[in-house]
Amino acid sequence: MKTGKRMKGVVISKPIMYGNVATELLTRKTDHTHKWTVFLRGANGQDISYFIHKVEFKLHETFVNNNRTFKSPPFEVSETGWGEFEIITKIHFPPASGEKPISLYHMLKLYPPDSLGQSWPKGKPVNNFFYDELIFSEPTEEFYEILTKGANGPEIPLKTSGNHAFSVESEAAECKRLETAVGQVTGKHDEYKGRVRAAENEIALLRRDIAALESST
Ligand code: SLL
Repeated sequence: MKTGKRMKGVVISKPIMYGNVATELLTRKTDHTHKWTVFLRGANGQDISYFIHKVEFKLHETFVNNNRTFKSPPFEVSETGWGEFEIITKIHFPPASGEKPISLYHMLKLYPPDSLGQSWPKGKPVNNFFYDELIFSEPTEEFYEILTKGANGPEIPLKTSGNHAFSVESEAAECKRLETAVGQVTGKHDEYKGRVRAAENEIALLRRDIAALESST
């Protein structure tokens, strides 16, 4: 029986990975420069279709049939094209869930980061995908049944490997990178504060000199 009753205090999280990979086309027949795939998957490559009703990818209007809908996996679009643009991925859940669709906004990236542009090997794929979690707070009883059919929780493996782009190890490396960046920003901030203070002191001294000159004339 469909009650639509929600389960108080229950929160279920489903780890996902979404984004795109792109590779430069080395032989070109048109103005298309890259082939790319935008996708929504389980973070560990696991099945997520049992709690998803459909996935819509909204591409730039320069693409033929720019709204692509999938009711079964793989939830992905592979295309060739010439430009970067924002892709909206709208995830719909089964009607019994009572959940509103979730939209993810992803900037399709074709080119390597500017800092690496020069040294990027020809034909090497550009990866631009992310780990995230779909959080269901107080799901309906019907949806809870569905959600708990598959693997639960945001478990990720200890180490990164072929099928597992995200791991405890990659998370720790990302934290380290962020810490280093925060350290660099704090350092720069302190340096500029020091320079502002020195400039202010100099202004005060100059003002004093001006006042002394003015009062002696
Ligand atoms: C840009 N603002 O100018 C962006 C738009 C659109 C990319 C990029 C179409 C491919 C086709 C295509 O790649 N559009 O003709 O099917 O960079």
